[in-house]
Parts: sequence; structure tokens; C-alpha cells
Amino acid sequence: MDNPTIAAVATPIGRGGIGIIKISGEKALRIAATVFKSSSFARFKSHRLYHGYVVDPANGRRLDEVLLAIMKAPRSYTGEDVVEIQAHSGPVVLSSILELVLKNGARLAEPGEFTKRAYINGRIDLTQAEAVVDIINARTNKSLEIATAQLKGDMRRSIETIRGSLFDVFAEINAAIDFPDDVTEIVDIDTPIKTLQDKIIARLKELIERYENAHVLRDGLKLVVVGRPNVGKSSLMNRLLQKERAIVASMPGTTRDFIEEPLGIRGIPVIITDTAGLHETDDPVEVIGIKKTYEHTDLSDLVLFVVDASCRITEEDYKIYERISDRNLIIVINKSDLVDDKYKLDVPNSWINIPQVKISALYGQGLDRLKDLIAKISLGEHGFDTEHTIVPNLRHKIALERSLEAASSAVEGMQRRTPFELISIDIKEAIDSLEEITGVIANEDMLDRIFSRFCIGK
Ligand SMILES: Nc1nc2c(ncn2[C@@H]2O[C@H](COP(=O)(O)OP(=O)(O)O)[C@@H](O)[C@H]2O)c(=O)[nH]1
Ligand SMILES: [Mg+2]
Repeated sequence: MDNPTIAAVATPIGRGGIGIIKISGEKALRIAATVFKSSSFARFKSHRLYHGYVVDPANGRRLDEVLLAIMKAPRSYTGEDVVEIQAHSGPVVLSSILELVLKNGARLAEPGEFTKRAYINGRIDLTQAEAVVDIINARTNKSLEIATAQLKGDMRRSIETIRGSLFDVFAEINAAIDFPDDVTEIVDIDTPIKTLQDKIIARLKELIERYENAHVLRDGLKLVVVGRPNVGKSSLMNRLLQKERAIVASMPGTTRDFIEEPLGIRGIPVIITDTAGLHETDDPVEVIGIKKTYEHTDLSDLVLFVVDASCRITEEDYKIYERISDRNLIIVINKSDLVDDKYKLDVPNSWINIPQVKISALYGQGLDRLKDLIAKISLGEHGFDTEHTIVPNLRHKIALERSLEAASSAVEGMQRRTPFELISIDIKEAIDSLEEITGVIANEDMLDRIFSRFCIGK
């Protein structure tokens, strides 16, 4: 059969209040009628909850007391008949109910298959399907807000508006193709040029800029704390996490391995890494730690380079700086509680243009300024207007850039009086790129890549 009925446990495996088995497809209702015993299945209505028991028809064994929800096509998550069995949540009870469902005609769903069906059946577009994963993965309120807006269809709508304008131009150009020779005299080309510039190119640029300025809110920021031993890296990490995660000690070389923790800074989901102190050493364990530190630094989005306010910049500080100077840096001058308020650390000339902030990790001073600086640096040149909730992801951005390139080439072509046949190809390319975003055009590879990020049961 083309479209098998699928089933999966939709809740995390473990012990808990309720666990849900989801079934979707043509046979969903028949399977439910087979395994669910209640007084009157035949009279059940859609979008209601019913109480009863899951019973194995082969031997009459009762597996659990459950609630059953039926959502008939097309008003369901997938657009197909969907049945949800709400059982007690325990690994054994859920897997035996699932097994029973599979034995009676369903096959195990692949990761993201329910959502993929929702997309294929036209319940949602591709950006909305992606938003489902974003919602599950959201680690800050702002990331959640962006994901929720996308699930609502805000991204789709802004893409469709631009696509609509492209279609208008496309229709005009194609009509012109049918004219004889000197079309430029018959067709007014200023109007399509203006539409392309104002309603298409400008909006595409705006969306691409939105990605540049705000994608860390959805993709997160990799922050690494580095510095020589004992400057207070672990203390800073603990301060930001507001817990004693890393060991702090007055002797150098305490942090030998790196420690990674998630946290939110001004709405940005951050992964922060505390590292081994960087210095010359023969200790083989420390040498490994230092090598790893640099690997982390090279992969980071932003480095907090910690120095000690209470002593001069040392030879070791210089060496570390030389090694990391190509990274996005903030110089964190720690232990400022040990010096006068007016005291200015004498930093080398080459460091002058790097953002600096004075803090005390021990007493928590300057932490707000540090957080503001982190947000300012990572949210792009213009900062992020928090009103906005439409933020393209990387896949969208790449397609938007392709669309922009094609639209710009169309404008150039018109200005140079290129034959309309060629301009029409550019416009079509600009449309196609946008349709890839919403999934009007999609290939299996792309869908696999998107839906493989899902968990089973979603
Ligand atoms: N006075 C003062 N001491 C600090 C500050 N931050 C860290 N320390 C102390 O410096 C020592 C080394 O701190 P630690 O966080 O382990 O440094 P790390 O080796 O860079 O991770 C500990 O004794 C901390 O209590 C600070 O802001 N002010
Ligand atoms: Mg440490």
C-alpha cells in the first residue's frame, strides 16, 4: 500500500504521568477499534476523549486503562485519521501497547514522519514544519517566540507576498514576450523595475539582514572563556551560570578538562565553555587540555579573554592574544575589586579596539555590562529589534540570497534592454528559490535533511 498507517510513542520514554501512542493513517480507526475496549466505539465522535481499556484481542489480556482521542481527517495534525491513546507512562506499558498497535496493521513511524505527512497533505508549509523542531529545541523565550511566529505561518506569509509580486512581474514580462519587435516602446518597463526594486529586492535584503542580525537567537552562540591560569575563568563561568559548576581554587591548573553548559544571555541561547588555563607547561594532562582549549576557541562564535586587573599584562597574556586575535573577542578584565575604581589596566596598543569590560567574578560586579556587550556583539551590526519575530534560518537565508541574485540580475537585464525571454528566466529562478523555502518545490534530499532533525513520534 502507498501510504501505510504509522504509529509511535509520542512522549519521552520513561516513567511519568501519561504517555501517548499516536497512530495516523487510513487504518488508524480500525486499529483503535480492535485494541480499545469500551462500551460503544462505533458511536465515538471526532475530537472527543473516551475512557476505556487497551485489550489484546488475541488473548483478552488487558494492558492498560486509557483515554482515547480520535481526530478524523482532514482536521488532524497530519491531515489523516489520527488516534491518540493516552496511557500510563512506563517503558513496558507503552511499548506493549505500541507493539499491539503494530501487530494490528500499523508500521513504526520514522522520525518526523507525522509532521512530514502534515506538510505533504498541505496542512502546513515547510517553514512551519521546521518551526515544530525549533519549538521543541527552543532554549530561551525569544527563540520560542521566533519559532511560534514561524509555526503560525509568519515566515510563509512574508515569502508569499514577495512571491506574489514576482508573479506579477513574471506575467507582465511574459505578456511582453508575445509582442513583436520593439517591445520596449509598447511595454512600460519602469513599472516592473520599480516593483522589483521596492517590493522584491528591498524585502529580500531585509529578510537576509534579519538573518545576519538575529540568527544567534535561534541557532545559539558558542562562547568560550580563555585566559592564563588563575585569572578567574571558572569563577566567571559559575557567575554566569549562577551555580558552582566549575571548581574554583587559588592554585593554578585546577581546570584541566573543559566544561560545557547551556545558559541564556539576553534571550540568546548560549553554550559556554570553561577551559584549562593557557600557559607553558610540561604536564601531559595540561598539554592536552590546552590543545583542546584552542580547538574550542577556533570553533567558537565569541571568546571571553580573561585577564587579571590586579597584575600587569604578562608575557603569557600576549602569547594567548596572538593565538586568538583572529577570533571575535571581548577582553574581560577580572578581579577589578582588587584595584581602584579609576584604575586603568595598561593594555597593548593592538588591543585598544577590542571591546573591554571590567568585572569582578568574585563579587558579581560588571556582569550586566558584560552580558549587554555579549548581546550587542552577537546580534549583528544593527542589533536586533526585539519586535521582530520573523528570523530566517540558514536554509531560508541561502535560498533568499539566490532569489535576490536572480531578481537583481533581472533588473540589470531590463535596464540594459536584454530580451524579455532572458529576463523571464531570471524571474522564474527568483520565484523557484522562494518556493524552495515554503516547500512548494522540494526534493527528497532536502526533506530528508529537514525531517531527520525530528524525534520519533513528532
Ligand atoms: N578578588 C578576586 N578574586 C577572584 C576573582 N575571580 C576569581 N578570583 C579568585 O582567583 C582564584 C582563581 O579563580 P578561578 O576561577 O579558579 O580561576 P581560573 O584558573 O582562571 O579558572 C580563586 O581563588 C578565586 O576565588 C575576582 O573577581 N576577584
Ligand atoms: Mg578554572
